[in-house]
Amino acid sequence: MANAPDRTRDIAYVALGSNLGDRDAHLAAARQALAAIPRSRVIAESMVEETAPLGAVPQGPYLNQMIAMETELSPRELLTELQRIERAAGRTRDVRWGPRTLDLDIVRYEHQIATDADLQVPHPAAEERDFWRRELAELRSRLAPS
Ligand code: A4P
Ligand code: MG
Repeated sequence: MANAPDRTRDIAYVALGSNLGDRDAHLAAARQALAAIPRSRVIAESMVEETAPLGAVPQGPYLNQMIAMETELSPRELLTELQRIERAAGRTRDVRWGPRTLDLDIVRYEHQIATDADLQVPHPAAEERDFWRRELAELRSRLAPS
């Protein structure tokens, strides 16, 4: 049927965070890399905001941002792409929750969930982080039909 909805297409919300080195440059490079992910396109970007570090590890403030992507990738396929981009940004994983050049998390999908040990969508912190809630609301209001 020509008009049947394409159920393989979903919207993924990806959180960007950086608190090491040139944080603006890391986010800019990440936005470019996200725009090049196959079978996907960036449809909205939130403001970039500076946030106080969460968690027990002493570290500097973060720049955070959220991107909405229309994608045919499953959460698992998207995670693989995000980890590839993190590695290209020189991401090291010495300290869990510690400082990082670039952290990319899948905050949620509009219509899919994942409950694997190494992939939870929505992200377990999706509702807890004020800045994620704010950025998600900003993206959804931009995407809402006017
Ligand atoms: N993983 C499971 N679910 C997901 C998902 N939805 N998206 C797994 C991405 N990854 C997911 O992540 C550890 C593992 O989580 C991955 O291998 C993946 O299989 P990681 O990126 O290697 O390690 P991490 O980032 O140190 O741990 P985690 O639990 O992802 O921490 P967060 O939630 O990323 O927190 N303060 C401010 N102000 N802003 C921040 O952005 N971020 C963190 C890190 C701490 N404090 C912060 C911020
Ligand atoms: Mg992470």
